[in-house]
Amino acid sequence: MARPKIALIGAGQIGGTLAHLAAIKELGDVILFDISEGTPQGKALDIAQSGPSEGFDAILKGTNDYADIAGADVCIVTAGVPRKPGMSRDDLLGINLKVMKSVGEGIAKHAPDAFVICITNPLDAMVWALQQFSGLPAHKVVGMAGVLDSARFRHFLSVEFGVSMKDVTAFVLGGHGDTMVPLARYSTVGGIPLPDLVEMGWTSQETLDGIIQRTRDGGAEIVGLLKTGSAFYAPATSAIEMAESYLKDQKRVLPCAAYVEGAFGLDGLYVGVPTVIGAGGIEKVIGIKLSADEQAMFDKSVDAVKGLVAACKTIDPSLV
Ligand code: A3D
Repeated sequence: MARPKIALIGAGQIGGTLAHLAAIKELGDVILFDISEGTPQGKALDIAQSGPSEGFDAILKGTNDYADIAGADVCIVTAGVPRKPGMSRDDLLGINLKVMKSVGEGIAKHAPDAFVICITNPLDAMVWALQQFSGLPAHKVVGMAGVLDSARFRHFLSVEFGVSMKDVTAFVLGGHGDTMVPLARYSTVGGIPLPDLVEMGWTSQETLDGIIQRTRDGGAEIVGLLKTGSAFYAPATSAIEMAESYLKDQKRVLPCAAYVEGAFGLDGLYVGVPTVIGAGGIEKVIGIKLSADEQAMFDKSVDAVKGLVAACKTIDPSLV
């Protein structure tokens, strides 16, 4: 059987890391596409030359021609601009919306059967626009944010509790922005929910609140340190986790920006929710019960996403 084909649209910091990870994990052959001439070709060659040491079998090719993504099984989109210190994700909307138009058209023409994972910010609005521009079915177009946000939450929790990250689960809902909703009640250490750990005296409510805020600000913390761009290692591993679940039909339960119609009282919006990813794409959106407080936080986050979607429609009236 031929190897799967993975097309990476955008060969910048995240795109290059995605290519390296996909090759090391032997998920398939990799096409790196970018408008910048030389960048995808150079990165593809560099990563291919790590193959003998790493011992992977994968063909890597860099290109500036959309025709090379033909027949891709998975497309991961990072094309666009990242933020710099002082910028919010929302400041990227105008410029990245134009990028989503060209990317959506390229995917529709050359890889209409692909499972598409969008990473470009502002995430929830960009994945919505990408689905509109590409015309692909909504269950085949999804945004990566929740896996990263919950990985950040898990990392901070494992440090606080001094336990393995493997035994920490975390749950983050809502849009990928300042209003994201890390849910303590559904996050656990060794299966014990966080509020119980506070009651047991293993940590304080104040410390937990601090970790939740640090999770919300996780992207900005790294932008502030790097100064020239945003996080790329953890965003890439998060998207690879989603791609692998699709390619291997693992049916992982992962928080993603999925198109939600019906669940959570939504009537057609991309926002971060728990999903099942398998060979069918987004096979299920898991509608969980929220407390009044959690619902209020989720509604606030949904309103922020709706505001960004409305801004996209104002900029490009072809979007409906
Ligand atoms: P960067 O290293 O600048 O790479 C972006 C690449 O996109 C560059 O190589 C550009 O040449 C290329 N590009 C620009 N326009 C086009 C186009 N029209 N077609 C094809 N390629 C194009 O950025 P990065 O890799 O660090 O980040 C990429 C995106 O991911 C940004 O929008 C970030 O804000 C976003 N991001 C999202 C998360 C989430 O959790 C959702 C996390 C981190 C970064």
